[in-house]
Amino acid sequence: MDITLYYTHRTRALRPRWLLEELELPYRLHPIDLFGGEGRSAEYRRIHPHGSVPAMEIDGSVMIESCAMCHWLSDRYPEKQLAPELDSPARMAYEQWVFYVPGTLEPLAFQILLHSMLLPEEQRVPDMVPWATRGYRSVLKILNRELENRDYIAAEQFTTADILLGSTLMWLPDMLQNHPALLAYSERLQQRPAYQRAATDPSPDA
Ligand SMILES: N[C@@H](CCC(=O)N[C@@H](CS)C(=O)NCC(=O)O)C(=O)O
Repeated sequence: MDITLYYTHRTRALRPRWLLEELELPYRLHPIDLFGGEGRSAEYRRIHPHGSVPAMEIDGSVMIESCAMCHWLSDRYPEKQLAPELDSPARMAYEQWVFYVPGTLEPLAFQILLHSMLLPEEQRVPDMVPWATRGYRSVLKILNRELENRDYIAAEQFTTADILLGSTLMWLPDMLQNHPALLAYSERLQQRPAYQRAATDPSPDA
């Protein structure tokens, strides 16, 4: 499989890069200077219609949506055991937690980030921050309870659901402080060699 990952450091592109490292697949990183405006270029819009990262080109076909790439690639390589088999008892929990991330967790975390730091100041709606923080805290409480008695979210062992959940929890590390199980979970995930390889800044001047 020939894989190119259109990548900007410190974005959602970490998710598929981390997965590719866990799968030990060869791939090329194609850097996109998102913060310098390359996402708006006509050339990149031919790859990703929104001009966002990540995008992944696999044998000439392009896929967008970080969670979809991770979900699909994990099933494509069942021997790596990053996704429980469809008829295994852990598969329901796996699907639930994979979709929980973009459906429930990420929108709240993203609203906090948007209205406290990402948007230009004049576009921020300050009331969004306490509202989203309340929601995010209640989600963290539920996740903390889930992880009190197990090391990984969806199965006995590490799965792609942990990549999606862990990478998103890392957006707001300070909010994990009152949630010891989540703090330990995040630290456990960051110890993984594949995570550490994926988290390195590939730019030559890094
Ligand atoms: N749901 C998409 C979201 C992609 C996304 O919004 N990526 C951000 C970086 S984390 C981005 O490219 N933002 C700039 C833009 O969309 O113009 C995914 O998970 O791939």
